Amino acid sequence: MRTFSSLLLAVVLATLPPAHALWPQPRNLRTGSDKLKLSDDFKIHLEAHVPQDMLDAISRTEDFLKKDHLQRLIVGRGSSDTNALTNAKSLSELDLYLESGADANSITTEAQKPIESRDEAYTLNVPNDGSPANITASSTLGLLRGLTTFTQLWYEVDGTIYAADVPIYTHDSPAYPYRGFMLDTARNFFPVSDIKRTLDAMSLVKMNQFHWHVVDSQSFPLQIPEFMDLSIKGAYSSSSVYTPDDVKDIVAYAGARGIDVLVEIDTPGHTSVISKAYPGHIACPEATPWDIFANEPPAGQLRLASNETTNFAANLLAAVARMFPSTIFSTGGDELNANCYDQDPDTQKSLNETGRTLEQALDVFIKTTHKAIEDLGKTPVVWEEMVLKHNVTLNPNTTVLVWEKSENAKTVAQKGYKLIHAASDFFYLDCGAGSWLGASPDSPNWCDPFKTWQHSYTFNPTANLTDDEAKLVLGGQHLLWTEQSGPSNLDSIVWPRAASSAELFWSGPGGNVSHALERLHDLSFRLQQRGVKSIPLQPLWCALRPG
Ligand code: CP6
Repeated sequence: MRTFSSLLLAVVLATLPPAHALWPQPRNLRTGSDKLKLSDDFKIHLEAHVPQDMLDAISRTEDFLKKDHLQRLIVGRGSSDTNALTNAKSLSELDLYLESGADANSITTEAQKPIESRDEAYTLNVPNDGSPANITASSTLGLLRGLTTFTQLWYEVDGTIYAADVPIYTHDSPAYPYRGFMLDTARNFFPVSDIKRTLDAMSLVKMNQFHWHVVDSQSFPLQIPEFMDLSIKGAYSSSSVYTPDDVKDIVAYAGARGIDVLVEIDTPGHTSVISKAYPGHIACPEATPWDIFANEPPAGQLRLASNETTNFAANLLAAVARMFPSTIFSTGGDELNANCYDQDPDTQKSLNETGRTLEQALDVFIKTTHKAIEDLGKTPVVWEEMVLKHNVTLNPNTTVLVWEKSENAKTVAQKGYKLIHAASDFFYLDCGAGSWLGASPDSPNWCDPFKTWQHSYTFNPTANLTDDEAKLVLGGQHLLWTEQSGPSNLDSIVWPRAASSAELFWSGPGGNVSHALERLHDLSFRLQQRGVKSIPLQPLWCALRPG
C-alpha cells in the first residue's frame, strides 16, 4: 500500500511542470519547496579585487532583481504564493567566490578565449534559512553565468520579491561550448541599440557567441578605416553604418555579458556591393537575369582568379579581423556561383594565363585569404560548401557552419572538421528566400516551413555520429537572415524561439517539450520585463490558472 502510494506520488511529480523556471535548465539541479524573500538591504559581495566588468555585472544583477517585477506565471504557482510568504525567511546576502583568486581575468577576456577554453562552470547554493547564498566559480565568466541563474529565481507579488523552491543547489556547466545567434545586418540594417538588446537577451539564456553577418551583396554597413569607400558607397544610407567606435561598443557590450563576437565577411560570393567602390574586383555585377548568377539579387562575386583581387580580399579580411578581438573569424564561402565566372572575360583570362581551373583558383584564393586570418592568430570559420562542395585546402582547425541541411553534419565530421549546427531545417528563424522571391500568391507555403521552438528544441546534435565524430560538434545556433526582417520585427521573430537552441546546447538534448513550455513562457515574460518584445507561446490563461 505504501509502495503503491509513493509510486503514485512519483508518477504525479514526474508529470507536474518543474517548480522553477530557469532557462536554460541547469545540469544537476536540486530544489526544495520553501519560499524565500529578498531583503530590502540585499547585497552581493565579492571579496577579491575584481575587474570592472564583473563589478558592472553585479550591479546589473542587483538592478534586475529590483526591476524585473515578474509575476509568478507558472502553472500551479498562482494563488497560494502570498500565504506561504508570511513564514518565509529573508535573504540579505549573496557571496561570490572566485577560485582563481585576486588577479582574475575580466568576463570579457574569458568570453573571448578560443571556443573550447571558455570556463563557464559555476556552483550556486541558495539556503532556505536566510543565511547567505553563494556562487563559486573558477572564472569571472562562471560567476556571471551563476548570477544569471540567480536572477531567474525571483518573482514579485504585491511588492515582495521572493524565490520559490529553496533550498536550491546546482553545479552547472554547458554541454556544448558554442551557443550562438547569427544576425544578418546587410539585407536590412539594425541600429546599435537593437544589437545591444539582442545581446541582453542572449546573455539571459547564457548564449556565448554573436555571429555577425555584417555585410552581404545588398549593402555594406561596416565602416573600415582602410576601406572607407565600401561603406560610403555601399551602405543603405550614411547613417546606416557601424563605425569602428560602434564596433568597439558592441564588442565591449557583448564581452561584459559573456559573449564573443564572430564577425563574417562572406567571400568570394555574396559580395556584389563591393563593385560600387571597387568595380574592378567584382565579376558579373548586377548581371541579369540575376537567378542564373546568384541565389538572390544582385549578382556579383569577387574575381577569385585575379591576384590583385585575392590580395585585396586578404587585406580587407585582415583589416576587419583586426577590429574584433575574437580568436575566430568567418570568411564565409557559401553559395558560390560558377556561371558568373564562366561569363566573366577577366576571370577567363586569369584562368588561361595561370593554366588553372576555377576550383584550383578558388584553392589559391582560400589559401591566401585564410593565411591573412591565421597570420593574425585567428582560426577561420566557413560555411559547409568549403568542405562539402569545393576541393580547397583548409587548415584542419577550420570550423564549419553546417547550414543547408542538418544531415550534412555527418559528412563534415567524417572529414574531421569541427562543426557548428546552423542548419536551415532546424535553426533558421526566417521563412527562406523563396517566400520573397517569386512565391506564388496561392502558395499555402508562404513560410517554408516555419520552424517552431519545439522543432529546434528536440534536435539531436549527435544524430548518426560516431563517438569520435560527436566530439567535433562545438554546439549550434539560431540564425536570422533579414530579407524580410528589420528593427520592427526583430524581437518577435527571434524571441523566445532562439532560446530553444540556447537550452538545447547548454543543458544537452532530451528535454521534455511540455515541461519546457512552462519555463519558456515564463522566460518570454522576463524578456519582456527587460525590454525585449518576446512573444507569447500560449494564452495568458495557461500561465495564470492555479495548478
Ligand atoms: N545569405 C547568405 C542567405 C543564405 C545563406 N547565405 C540563405 C540560404 C538559404 C536560405 C536562407 C538563407 N540568405 N549569405 C546561406 C548560408 Cl533558405
